Amino acid sequence: MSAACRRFLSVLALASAMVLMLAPGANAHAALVGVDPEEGAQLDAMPEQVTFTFSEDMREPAFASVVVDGRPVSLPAGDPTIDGADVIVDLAGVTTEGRDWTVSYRVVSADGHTVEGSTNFTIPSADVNDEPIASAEDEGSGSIWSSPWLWVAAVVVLAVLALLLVRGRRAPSSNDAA
Ligand SMILES: [Cu+2]
Repeated sequence: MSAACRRFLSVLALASAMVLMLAPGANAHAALVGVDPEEGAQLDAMPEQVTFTFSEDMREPAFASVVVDGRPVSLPAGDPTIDGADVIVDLAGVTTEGRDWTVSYRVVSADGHTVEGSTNFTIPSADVNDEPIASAEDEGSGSIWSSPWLWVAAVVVLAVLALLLVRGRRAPSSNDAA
């Protein structure tokens, strides 16, 4: 391996380490301070929206997913809207009946870090959701690289490949032993 190549790999490893240090979860920044309806609420009917309130302003992109009785449900209203520190998941157009609701979010905070989590509420009087699994086509396939996590994953994969390459070169081959 040439010196230039080795230098490139160490720069890559350093860059990977920096990305990991900056990655979400490394430090606590934007914290979820409230959810409406509140976590664990028992409701008579589906709420019009679910609002996640954070400790600082949030920004796009924001994504949400809804699982009802273990089945993913599509959101006709699309991605959540952001209003300052509020991330609002609009349930308009959701016709699914169901008892056990989990609403998950993934959003970027003002400092650029991704935060994600979920809340759960139940509608005990509702029928159990037995509708077919929602198709994945409303997942916004065109914007897959807008997720910072995918970039982090890509850098990690590159770093591992670089490491394997370096170790492979260092390992004594059978020719050396002779
Ligand atoms: Cu942060």
